[in-house]
Amino acid sequence: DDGTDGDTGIITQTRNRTKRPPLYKVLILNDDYTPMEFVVHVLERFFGMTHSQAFELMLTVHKKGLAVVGVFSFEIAETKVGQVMDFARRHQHPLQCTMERE
Ligand code: TYC
Repeated sequence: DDGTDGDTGIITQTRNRTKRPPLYKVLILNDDYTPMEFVVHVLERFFGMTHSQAFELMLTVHKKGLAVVGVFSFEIAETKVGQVMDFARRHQHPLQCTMERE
């Protein structure tokens, strides 16, 4: 639809823009107490990484303080953050996982 009215020729639609849903980065934060192997396990379990991908990303977080582990729709990002925070709490580790709009 080009927005031009059939009878009058008056333009009734100024734009024809496709709006994509916003995306959210999920981040994992470093701390001094969570065991390295636990973080690797979290990355494998909730983010579908191979052991070597997970180990590499864990080391990045350990050295740099944080890293993006994935980019998702709001609903998926929220679910991942909840799963990680719940799993860490159940194992009594202080691991933090957050999300931010891209
Ligand atoms: N810094 C932790 C340690 O030395 C390991 C760690 C890595 C913790 C990544 C959290 O997101 C994290 N045991």
